Amino acid sequence: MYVKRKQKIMIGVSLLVITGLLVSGTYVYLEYYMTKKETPLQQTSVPLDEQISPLENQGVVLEILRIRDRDLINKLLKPGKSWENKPTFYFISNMDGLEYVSKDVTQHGRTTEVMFNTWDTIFQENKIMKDVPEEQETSVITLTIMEQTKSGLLGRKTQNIERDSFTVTYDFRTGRWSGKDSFKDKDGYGYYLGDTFEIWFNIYQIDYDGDFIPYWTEVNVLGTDPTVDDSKLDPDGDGIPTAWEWRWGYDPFTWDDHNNLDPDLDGLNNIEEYKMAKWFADPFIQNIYYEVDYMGKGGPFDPAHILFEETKQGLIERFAQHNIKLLIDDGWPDGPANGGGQVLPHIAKISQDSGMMLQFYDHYFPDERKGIFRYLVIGHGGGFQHPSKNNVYDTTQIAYVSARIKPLHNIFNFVLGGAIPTARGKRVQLGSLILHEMAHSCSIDADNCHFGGIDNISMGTYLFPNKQYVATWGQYHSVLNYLYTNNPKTFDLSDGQNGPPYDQNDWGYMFVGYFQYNANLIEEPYYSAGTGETLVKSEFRITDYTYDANLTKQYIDYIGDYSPMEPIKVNWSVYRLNDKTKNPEYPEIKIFAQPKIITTRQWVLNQNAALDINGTLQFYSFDKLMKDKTQ
Ligand SMILES: [Ca+2]
Ligand SMILES: [Ca+2]
Ligand SMILES: [Ca+2]
Ligand SMILES: [Ca+2]
Ligand SMILES: [Zn+2]
Repeated sequence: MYVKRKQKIMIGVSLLVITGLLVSGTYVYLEYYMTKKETPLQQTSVPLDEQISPLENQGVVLEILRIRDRDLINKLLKPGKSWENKPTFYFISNMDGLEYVSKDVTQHGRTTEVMFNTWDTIFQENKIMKDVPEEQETSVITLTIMEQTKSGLLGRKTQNIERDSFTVTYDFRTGRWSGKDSFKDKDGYGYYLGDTFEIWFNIYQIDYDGDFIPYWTEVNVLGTDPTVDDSKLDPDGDGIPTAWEWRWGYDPFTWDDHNNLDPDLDGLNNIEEYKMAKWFADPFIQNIYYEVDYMGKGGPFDPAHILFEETKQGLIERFAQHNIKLLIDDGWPDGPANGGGQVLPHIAKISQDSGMMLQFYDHYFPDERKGIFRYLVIGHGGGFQHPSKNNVYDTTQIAYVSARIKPLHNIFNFVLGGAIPTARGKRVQLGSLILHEMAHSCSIDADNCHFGGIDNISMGTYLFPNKQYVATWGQYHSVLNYLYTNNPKTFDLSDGQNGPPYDQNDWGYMFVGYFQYNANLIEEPYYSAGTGETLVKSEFRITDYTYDANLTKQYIDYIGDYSPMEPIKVNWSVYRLNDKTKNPEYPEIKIFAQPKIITTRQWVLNQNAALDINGTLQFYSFDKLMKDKTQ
């Protein structure tokens, strides 16, 4: 890397601080720290500027970005029509004792009730602001979701029930909050998973220069200018501006390999996570992005092949249950041109082998999204997952016909696959088909798993199944099993509860980043087939770096059982830069993680590190530094 001349002046001051940091940094998401080497530098750094809000009237803002009801999938799996009723809900925020009830909207002395009536409030953001006494250090913020249910004759009685609630404490010096949600917690920062709702939110304070890095942090920790917007400036030239690096705990003044860093192993490098920040990307939590386009109607008895909202919600929920955030653009208001929700020309049968998907992939799927999103086309006939271009498995075609007026078609689908032609049945069936292909794109297929329950066509038909099949693979309750793909009771992958050899825990093989890599794997036979046990510690070559067994051991001793993709464990490999004089801009240490699962051998760059004079690994931690200063 190089530093532009102008910027050198700017980072001069902060280098002092940063140098101190590198030798004292630790891991935040582990509760224990490595032996800390205090350095004189850290002790002689500039005296603290204790002011909190000298440039601006102090105030705190709570943004409620999205509230999603989690219950729909349970209703979809139950006979009846309960799935048709959308929930009605509102929120109550409490900021330092000041309560705001979102449903009561008062205008001209009259109060009317305004409530959400949807499964998912995505793109209906709300913002609550509160004035705070100058120099107050923290604010306590509680958010509660209230659901309104109806009862009695014609539903005339209503009842407001408290569903989910969380409290966090916001720190005006650091801009971080903690409590029921905190930085690098297990389910994501600015995210709360309740029993009934999941909630995305953000908290910040009124900020003079609009980069939302607090004055105190700019002056005392970063050494940036509290009057200059740092949301676009990139002093270390690594492609990611200061504000994002600060938010997610990277050093804004040290070049990071963000093009390759993928700490959550979801296949989105940090540059891509940065690009997707507006759409809920968290670099430490796995995200799956799908763009969905669909074919228009095929004739008077063939309505458009849309993605049902209920189907979408079911899919999102299944992944949410495993701490994977699935985001589906089927018509986002601020997506790029050619984004999701486009109506495609109707083609009755899309052939996988003749590559007919290329016409959609080239002209309806924006290039800027390739490598970040997977692309799903919902059509009339056929279903598969196949590369559209090159050998990247990022494209899926799913088909269904929702017409009730096609009795033969419906009978055929029921006898063969168990598809029930009701509105509810269609929604579950479509979701199951999509989940089936999604699982393939996350490394789960028969070959990778060495497991015969997946895509096995010997099941016979749904109404007349092969008895031998039912007795064996029938134990595998997964949409990957053709016996259950269309079953209106399944809509899930297996959790492996029936044990081997005829069941497997699909979720335990979920490698989200797989769709980026599967074409070019490093062929190294080091797994014992079927057991998932590592036989030979794998090393691979990366340019300018060499595998270091001692440092790898040191790192594993330090990190213990922690995995960036729980509950799946990972193998670690630590690599050291060969020649620091030749490549002074490169990080000295690169740490790679490899999912400890049978379905992949991919190594992914997890983080950079440095070495101190004793050969001990050192990690940059912004939050540790802030913590030291605030104590
Ligand atoms: Ca600034
Ligand atoms: Ca940067
Ligand atoms: Ca990532
Ligand atoms: Ca599109
Ligand atoms: Zn059609």
